[in-house]
Amino acid sequence: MQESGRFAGLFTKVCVVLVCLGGLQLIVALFFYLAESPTKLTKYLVISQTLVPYDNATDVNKRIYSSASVIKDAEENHTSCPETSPLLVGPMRVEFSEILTLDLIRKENPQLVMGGRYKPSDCVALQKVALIIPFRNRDEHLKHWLHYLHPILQRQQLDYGIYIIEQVGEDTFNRAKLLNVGYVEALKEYDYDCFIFSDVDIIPMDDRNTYKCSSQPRHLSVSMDKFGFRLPYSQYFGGVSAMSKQQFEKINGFPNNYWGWGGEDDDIFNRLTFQGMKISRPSGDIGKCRMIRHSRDQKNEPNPQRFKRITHTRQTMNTDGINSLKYEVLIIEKTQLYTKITVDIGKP
Ligand SMILES: [Mn+2]
Repeated sequence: MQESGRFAGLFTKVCVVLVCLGGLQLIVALFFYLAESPTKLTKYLVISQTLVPYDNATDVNKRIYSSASVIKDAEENHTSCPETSPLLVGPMRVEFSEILTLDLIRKENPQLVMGGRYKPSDCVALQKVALIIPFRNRDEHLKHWLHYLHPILQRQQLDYGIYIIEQVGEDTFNRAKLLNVGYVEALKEYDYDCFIFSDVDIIPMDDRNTYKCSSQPRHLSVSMDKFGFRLPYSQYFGGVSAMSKQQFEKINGFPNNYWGWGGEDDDIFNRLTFQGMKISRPSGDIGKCRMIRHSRDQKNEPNPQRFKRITHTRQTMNTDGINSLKYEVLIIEKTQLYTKITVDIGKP
């Protein structure tokens, strides 16, 4: 009797242990199943990648930002930034007498990361904006632009990057082709959805003039001091403009064959019109801008062919543009304030 009772007790203990082991196995299996599910895994990747220092911006950015699903996942837990940023101050004093150094501007903007990149830390920006600036021999203007624009863009709560596209050599300047290059090169780095094309010497005087895209192509420099704070003509699209990736693609980008000053902005206006788009603009009050006074650049003389060219936009726009763009990148310089890409775009 005692013998069998002891045996029964031992049997019960073994059974209990077996049941416990079974349960443990179930928990372990469940753990691995969850760990392998894609959402869990990407979250882990994002967390580990934010720990990577921003030394080599291109590489790291590519890894962090390249996959849309990764960023969506990372951002799921954050809230979107509001439609209108609460940080805006409205009208600002803009003047160009200050002596600036890049070092000083860097110190004014400690939140920037390599390449002139920024994104708000407390909310998810509504748009990913690449700012493209065609450039040659305007270092003084660039300092003023960076000094004013970086704080403005941060107050506007944008996820943005600055791309200075420098034409190498002494041949005639080609603004629109440089803008095309900026578009292509910026997209190689990040999944931008909005592009601001800005001259280096134009500064907005009110930060409610948001450097963002809308459902129609947007003209931002609508009332410049140079033109007595009004539009020089109603189709004017020069200075600073904003286009989404879709809008830009719809017009095959910008023309590549406007060498020298003038006409390319009217060609772009024509392209947008022919594709059934309408220009949107801020009010003349909010759209006030200051242009840095300067003498005419060397090798950017008014283009005598411009009047003839803009009458042919409809015929040329499908073959001249982003689909026919040829250039060679010579240098990519990354600083905390900007990415500067020096390119050979050929000559007329
Ligand atoms: Mn100018």
